[in-house]
Amino acid sequence: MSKLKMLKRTLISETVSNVGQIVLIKGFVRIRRDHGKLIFLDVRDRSGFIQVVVNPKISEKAYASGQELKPEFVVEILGKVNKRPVGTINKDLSTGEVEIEATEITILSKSETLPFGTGGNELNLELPTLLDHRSLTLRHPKVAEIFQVQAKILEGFRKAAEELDCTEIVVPTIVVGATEGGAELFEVKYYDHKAYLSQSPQLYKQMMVPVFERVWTIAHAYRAEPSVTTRHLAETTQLDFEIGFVTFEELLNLLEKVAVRMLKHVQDSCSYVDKVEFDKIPRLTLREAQGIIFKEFGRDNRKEKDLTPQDEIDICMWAKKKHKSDLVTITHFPTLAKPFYIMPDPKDPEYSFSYDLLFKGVEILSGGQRVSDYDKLVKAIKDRGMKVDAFEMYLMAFKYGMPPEGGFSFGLERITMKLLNLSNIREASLFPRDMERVDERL
Ligand code: AMO
Repeated sequence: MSKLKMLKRTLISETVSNVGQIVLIKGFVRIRRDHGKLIFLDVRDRSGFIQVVVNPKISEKAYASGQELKPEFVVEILGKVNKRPVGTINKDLSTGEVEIEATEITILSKSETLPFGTGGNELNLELPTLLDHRSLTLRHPKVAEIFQVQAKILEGFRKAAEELDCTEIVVPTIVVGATEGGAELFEVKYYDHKAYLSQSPQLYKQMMVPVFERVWTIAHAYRAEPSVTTRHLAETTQLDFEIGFVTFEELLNLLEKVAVRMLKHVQDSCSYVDKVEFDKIPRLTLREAQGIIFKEFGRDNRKEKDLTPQDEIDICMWAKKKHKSDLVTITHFPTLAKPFYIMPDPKDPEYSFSYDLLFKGVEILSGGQRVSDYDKLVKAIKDRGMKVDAFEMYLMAFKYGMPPEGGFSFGLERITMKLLNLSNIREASLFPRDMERVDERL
């Protein structure tokens, strides 16, 4: 039996502590370079990369297999871990001080020639190429890194939820009506009826407050966005909280606490993410923010019901300069510009107990204190021209005892995009859906 079959697998990241030893690694050929009679391979596994040298003077058989290799071949390689000669050490690689001298190579799976150039370790692919060959481009270390960061965002969110004593819930995505706005609904044929894909877990998380008091969910949300932008997807992932027995002020504290907890977790886990500043997050009402934009940037949007994309960029620049913060919270959007479930400010009902959190120029969260009084909720639904009948089960929860409550929702892809300074949200979604694409171009 070959030695290869008898050894236990060593992860690539562990090779550095095995200098002089024979190891068995398993992984994917990332790059192959030929230098005279030597073949150099960059091999990756889930823990990292390592350089493998295939030298016919060491093993003719390994060299014969080595000659067949192309990027993405799946291999098992047996070889000796050597210190690299001084001058060839790669400081950018955690295994850059060592290399493996191959003595046996087994090909587990072959790969056709990739339909695009893999280049070096930098990613030089245009967005259409990145998306047209998604199952392959996701393997590129720079692309995979994006989703490692995303996994850490999710982990940080879950940790925050656990620390706040919240219960996880799973909610449906087939619904009968709109919650966030009528026009952006995807219709589905539901047996002999018309139904829709859910725009948000909103109503369900609220109905669960009297059950658990504090809930969280990671939910798919569907928005038939009528235009193509760099920050909208048709299917997005929302990270939601809903909490009972809270005031507006407490909600603001909570959302900032969760945001910071989550971002800190990513920073502590991923060295390659830029440092985020958030010691003291400034809070502004919408009108205050628009006042600053008028004064500092000369644009008069003081009567608008929301910040424009440029306003979001500018107010974040202001927060960074004036408060050294990459985050800024905006409150008190006009009541009628918000969904029916957002509570008007009792002191000034034209404006609401709503908030957005902006991060590096983009809204990454929104939410608010809710209308928890049954009669007021019915009126808010009617005021927006919606049918009360469509909310029967939801309204029932308010008729039978609902504490003061509120919540918020983060957009996962937007946080990912901004943390990594990506220019398009599509890069921050594994398999993005938009007006023009559902995996394949439409
Ligand atoms: P909202 O509609 O603002 O609020 O959504 C919450 C967050 O989700 C993200 N988001 C999107 N990301 C990418 N593409 C989209 N089309 C898209 N739409 C939304 C944003 C946004 O801040 N139910 C309320 C939340 C609440 O009140 O708790 C809601 O859905 O980051």
